[in-house]
Amino acid sequence: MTRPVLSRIPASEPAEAIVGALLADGAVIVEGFLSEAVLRRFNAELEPHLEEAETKDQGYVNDGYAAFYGPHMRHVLAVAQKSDSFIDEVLCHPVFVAIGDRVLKKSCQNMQLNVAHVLERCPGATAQILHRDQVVWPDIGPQHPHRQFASVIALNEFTAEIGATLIVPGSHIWEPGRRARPDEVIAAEMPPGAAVIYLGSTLHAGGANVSRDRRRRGMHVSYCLGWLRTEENNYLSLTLDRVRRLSPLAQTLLGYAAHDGLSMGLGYLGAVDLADPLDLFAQGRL
Ligand SMILES: O=C(O)CCC(=O)C(=O)O
Ligand SMILES: [Fe+2]
Repeated sequence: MTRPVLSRIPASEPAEAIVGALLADGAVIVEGFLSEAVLRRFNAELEPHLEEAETKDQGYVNDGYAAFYGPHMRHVLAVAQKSDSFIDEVLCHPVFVAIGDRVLKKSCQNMQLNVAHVLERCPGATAQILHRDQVVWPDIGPQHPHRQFASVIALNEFTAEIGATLIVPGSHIWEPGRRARPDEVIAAEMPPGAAVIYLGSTLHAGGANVSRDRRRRGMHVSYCLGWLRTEENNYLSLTLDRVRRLSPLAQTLLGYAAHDGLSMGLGYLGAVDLADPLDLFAQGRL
């Protein structure tokens, strides 16, 4: 049996092509997601945080969390607070916004950032267990098949040897309980600046880094329905002062906008003094 492959689509292609491949296969590789100039700037901003992460105890709250990420990692959390390039070039990336519009907005008014962290898998890092990201929330029925979508952006070249993300194409529509055979798992090998984007229902894992001396630097960023609790607490990870200075789109994607579900028969969530926080930011009242 031949190994499955993922479509590779340039970021400049119409969003329909990218979303079409994502929904068909459960994952897609988007090439040129970040330009070389952006990548250089972003990596330079991250460097001091990665160095700090090397010397810091990760302090995972429990053994399960620690085992999920594993040792031999330089792990930088709350990238939205630490990097302007992240806000300008990643958080509000038109490809992410277009996927959100077509995949998540059937079930919410606004999508929001779920987590934004850098996972630098160092030599000795072992593969994560294959998992589906959206199981952090309960299944909310066939009416809402997508709770989340995620991506890993290659901040350096991703090869299987250094731990490229492992993907199981097609697993987003598998019957419950079906396990992946080894020949159904592929490594998302890709050049720097490309991103593998996958649905919350797609089996995947961070790969093992079996090289002697090379690190795999990946930015894991995911978005979820606007009314779910996010994995990373963006309200407390970012300072209010920083959020005030961001664009309304960035504020919305960080979960600060009220979620007006009235047209969907749902409620109005996230108000401050009965108002939309975005209006209060714009009026200088928050
Ligand atoms: O690092 C990777 O390639 C994947 C990370 C991942 O799947 C996760 O953190 O949920
Ligand atoms: Fe994951």
